[in-house]
Amino acid sequence: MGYDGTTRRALVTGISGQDGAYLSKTLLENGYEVFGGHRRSATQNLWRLDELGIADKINIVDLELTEYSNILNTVRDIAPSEVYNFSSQSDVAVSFKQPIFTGDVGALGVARILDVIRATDPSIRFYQASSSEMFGIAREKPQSEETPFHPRSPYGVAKVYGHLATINYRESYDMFAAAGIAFNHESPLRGVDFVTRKITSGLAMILKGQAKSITLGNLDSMRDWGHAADYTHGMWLILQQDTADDYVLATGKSHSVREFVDLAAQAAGLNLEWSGEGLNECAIDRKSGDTVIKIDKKYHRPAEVNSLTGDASKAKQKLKWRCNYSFEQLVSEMVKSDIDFLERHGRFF
Ligand code: F7E
Repeated sequence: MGYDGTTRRALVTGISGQDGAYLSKTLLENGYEVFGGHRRSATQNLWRLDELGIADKINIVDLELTEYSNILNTVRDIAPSEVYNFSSQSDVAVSFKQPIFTGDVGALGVARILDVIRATDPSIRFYQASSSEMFGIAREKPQSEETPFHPRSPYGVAKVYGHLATINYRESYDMFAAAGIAFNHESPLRGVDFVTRKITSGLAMILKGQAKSITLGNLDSMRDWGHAADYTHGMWLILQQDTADDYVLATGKSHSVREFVDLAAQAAGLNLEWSGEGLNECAIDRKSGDTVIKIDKKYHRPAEVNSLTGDASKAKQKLKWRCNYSFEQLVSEMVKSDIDFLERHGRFF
């Protein structure tokens, strides 16, 4: 059973992540039966599905992208009409420490899924979560589907392989294999190690007296930050088109990490004053005089992507895709949500 125009059965790999949760919500609202691929571990980490109130509506399946036979049997058993691949080691900093594993899942994992689809049912529609990290030292600004890739991390390198493999299977086997080149997308469900949520969860802990300060790395880094709920809607639209293609998903506006900190601090009721430079830079709260932001070299990466800004004209025109959230709304939602999260759970996980 493949894509017959009526069957709506989706397999979402990486169900425990931010995008897996938001996309599943969209799929359920559109009448899909959702199967969520999850890496087997001692503790199931599905709190994001609970936060969205959809945990009991998703069929969780053990799925390991380093195991071809596991993917083959899963796709055969479920017979999905659409597969969304969100599974990866998605932390760029960690990818420098675990380059082989990052490549095994993030690059070869994509090839394994594509080849399973080719061998079982080439009519299954496939979405690959490609990333703006592929642009790295970007040759032009803003970056579009035509911008050459120059990745700066093992994560970015793996994503280039996954992206090109998706295009190659589409061209070689006439498969509906499509990719969204998503720029940074955040939300209250973002992992706490990514800079935005590290900041918003850190501020919530400071307000609650659970932490004194937040220690960061490169404050000058510029990112095009959007809301994950907008982006996962775009990902779904990509698989609903008549033909498979690749699309940049981005807001077109970029901000520095420092700007994110300032705005988030304001939303948390703090007014920051910056001083110093480089590793000695810090920010104090004008009211309390406490140091709220510190810098540590250990959060700097061996190679950095200094600035990214996306051009999503193609997605806007062809998919009629729009961002509902502004940057300011995103930051304030994350801060409010983290204060509430800490009230409810007493800690972040
Ligand atoms: O870093 C700087 C850091 O880890 C953003 C992933 O979802 O988006 C994400 O990749 C920037 C970098 O995200 C800290 O050096 C400063 O320049 O939040 P991030 P990322 O590396 O941009 C892309 C699109 C993906 O596909 C990835 O999977 O912030 N930064 N200080 C810091 N970053 C972190 N994590 N922690 C810091 O303390």
